Amino acid sequence: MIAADRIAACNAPLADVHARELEAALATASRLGADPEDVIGELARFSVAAPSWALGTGGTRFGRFPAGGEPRTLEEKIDDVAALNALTGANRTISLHVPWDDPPDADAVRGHAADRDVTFDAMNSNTFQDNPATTDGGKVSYKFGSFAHTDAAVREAAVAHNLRCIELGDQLGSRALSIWLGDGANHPGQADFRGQFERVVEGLRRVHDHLPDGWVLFTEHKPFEPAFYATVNQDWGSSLLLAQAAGERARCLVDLGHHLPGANIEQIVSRLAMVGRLGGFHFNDSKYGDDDLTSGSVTPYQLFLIVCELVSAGDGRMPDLAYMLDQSANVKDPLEDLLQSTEAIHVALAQALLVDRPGLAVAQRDNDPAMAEEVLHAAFRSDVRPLVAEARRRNGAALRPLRAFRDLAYRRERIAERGESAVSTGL
Ligand code: PSV
Ligand code: MN
Repeated sequence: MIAADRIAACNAPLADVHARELEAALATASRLGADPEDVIGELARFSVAAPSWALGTGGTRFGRFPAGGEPRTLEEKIDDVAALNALTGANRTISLHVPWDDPPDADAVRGHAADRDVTFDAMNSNTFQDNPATTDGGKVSYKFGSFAHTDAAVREAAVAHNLRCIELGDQLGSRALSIWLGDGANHPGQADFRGQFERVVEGLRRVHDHLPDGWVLFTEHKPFEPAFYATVNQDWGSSLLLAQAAGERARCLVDLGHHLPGANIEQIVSRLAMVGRLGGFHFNDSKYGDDDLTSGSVTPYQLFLIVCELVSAGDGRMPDLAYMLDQSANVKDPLEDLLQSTEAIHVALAQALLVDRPGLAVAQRDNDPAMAEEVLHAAFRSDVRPLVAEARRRNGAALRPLRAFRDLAYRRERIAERGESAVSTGL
């Protein structure tokens, strides 16, 4: 863990500059009609889960270049999240992916996390890869799908794996299960669209009916990959149909990389929130498809507009959804990627909180698109970073997380401890 006094030592030389910059940002917030204390309070309240599989370097089928010092165990992944949270104050939970994470002693892992003030966010099941832990000891294969498979034995194994994820999550204190399926078809004619969909509904219903009290289930859509011709849960419409059919406690999860080019994601967010079926969020950014790039790195205005819809759905606050970073750092240090993403979401949130919502409503009522846009730009183009830094400072975190991460030589220390060639589990 990164101790509080080490963070304070990083912050000390920045205090004067921060105070000056904060004063200007507070004045801007007030001028735009926001209560700066409310904004800082909401920023300090926000937290986004770190996925256990993004603490190591990602790769493509063309190669993988490990960062060095990657976490070798689930406990070390939790240690990295604790370090991340010490720097940002906004990553208080970890999201596990089973069986990439499959702790033999859940109580011990829960204790390890509790000692570091980390708790468990949504569990993620994996029926898109074959693993003896999920395929009834290797008796079945997910090559041709899991919930949608034509063979009842495969469907049975997929349901059993999801129930196991719930059981493990319950022991860890999680309250949600995210289901993303690779099921679909790679070739025209390969599968019956309707039959596949109906079988997925049946599987989801069974899992839904086993949810313990207080649990929710998320359906996550994605247009393509690994199924390149047709995916069963390919868009938000299918996702909503699946969630509605699965049961009362099923919600849709929006992953920002899972939309065809040009999709209006902010409008999708609004629609799902409107019908009370928006439940989870995976942040990342992309240029072409499911690129899993640093959040806010390519389309920051889109991220701002999406967060505006979230804040609107939450009546001026971030609604209580399961927020997670779902990224793959192929050439950056994975922790630096998560630090930058958390900051980008925080910045988008601060900007969204500065939007003059009554002013926007007037412009909309008066059919004044130029003024409506002016209202959005006034917030989007203001420098809110000092407000975000102040929220971090109040949470005991770093004024400048990336700089502190480097000054504290976190990666160098981990390489010395875990080795240059330690490789984390994940994709
Ligand atoms: C699929 O692309 C996805 O977005 C799902 O959330 C998976 O669980 C995750 O990425 C990891 O592969
Ligand atoms: Mn995702």
